[in-house]
Amino acid sequence: MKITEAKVIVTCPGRNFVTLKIMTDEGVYGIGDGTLNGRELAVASYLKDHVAPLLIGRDPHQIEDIWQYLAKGVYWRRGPVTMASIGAVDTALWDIKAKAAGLPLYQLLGGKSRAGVMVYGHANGRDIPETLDAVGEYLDKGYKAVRAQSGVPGLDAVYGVARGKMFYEPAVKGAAPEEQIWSTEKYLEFAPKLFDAVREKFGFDFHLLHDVHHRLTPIEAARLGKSLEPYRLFWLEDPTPAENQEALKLIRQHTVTPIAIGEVFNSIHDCREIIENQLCDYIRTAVVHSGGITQLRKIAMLAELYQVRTGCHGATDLSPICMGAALHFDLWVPNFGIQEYMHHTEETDAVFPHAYSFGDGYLYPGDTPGHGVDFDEKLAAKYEYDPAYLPVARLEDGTMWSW
Ligand code: CS2
Ligand code: MG
Repeated sequence: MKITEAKVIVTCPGRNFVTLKIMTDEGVYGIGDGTLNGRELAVASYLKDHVAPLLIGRDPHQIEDIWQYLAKGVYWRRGPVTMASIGAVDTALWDIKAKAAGLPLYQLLGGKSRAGVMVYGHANGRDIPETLDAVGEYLDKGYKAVRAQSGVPGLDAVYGVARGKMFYEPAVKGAAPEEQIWSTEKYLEFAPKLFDAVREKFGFDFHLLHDVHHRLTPIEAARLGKSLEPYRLFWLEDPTPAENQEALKLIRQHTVTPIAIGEVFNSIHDCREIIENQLCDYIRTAVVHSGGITQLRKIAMLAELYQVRTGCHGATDLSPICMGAALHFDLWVPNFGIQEYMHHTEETDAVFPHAYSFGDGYLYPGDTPGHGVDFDEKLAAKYEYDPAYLPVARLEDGTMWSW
């Protein structure tokens, strides 16, 4: 089999997505997600100008060799744009291999390790009563795990809190990022009250998660983890910026609240020391941002040695292709923890028809050969790229802050 064409399509059915479609001389094609929120066009150019021409004529079955060729051969290793591009290629190649074999992708990875993939939904509200309503709605829908985020008294907007309750889009449309004001003091004062109210109302018979979005210093994160211990979180995510990995040691010394990290990582080297030193409990790298299934499974295998489990990033800014591929990975990976699931809009789902489905708190990837997600190119062509960015955060005195 030979690769004959590699097309890069940027489409905006509600939000921007970068899709790679690889065609072969045998008529089988594969698709991969290359979306990098707020930097979509950089990945599209990287793929179009520098990667697609290198793929033509290659055997798509040689996934490992193509991965090594793109990751090592580039000289400028790692980085989100490079790795998202490689992720798109890798996902499309696994799709082709599985379709050619007539098997769902999870069968090629080693088969099912579980019946379904436990997911968590996002319960958001402007205040505690609204957040409690949202938690209730998720529990009513059968979710076994819910992430709770709430507006903070005294702050106008808080990242991670949706404008609508059941749907949340992290980026805001416009030519420049929205600026939001952040106060660590107000947040730390408020957070335990939120979780106290959630457990008080709904009890302990479901998993509760929370995302800090890298906003705290190590000692503040330690204080938060300690103050949330009575509410027994499944995880506390990104308590502190991911570059300072030593910070997690300090947090660990103070709290037994489990830590999840890794949605901004793009290489096994970003994960290695944290995993080997057992500084996190869940590793969150996504299929697209970690260079596809090929590297993600190496990260997972390393993590398995240290009883660190997976919890792949699954926000709406990863396309349904990434979600489909992640679900096959999740169904197989022995040290699976949980999968983030924010469902996409109807417009997005129409462009990416998919075999995965939700039932009773679990997602099921389906048994369609490949990763089970397709791409309606005609429909995609109707939605032009529309600039949108993640908001930025400043402290009350105007100082730029992490997110
Ligand atoms: C969040 C995301 O889903 C999450 O855990 O952290 O909103 C994340 O910030 C965005 O996907 C970044 O593009
Ligand atoms: Mg997050």
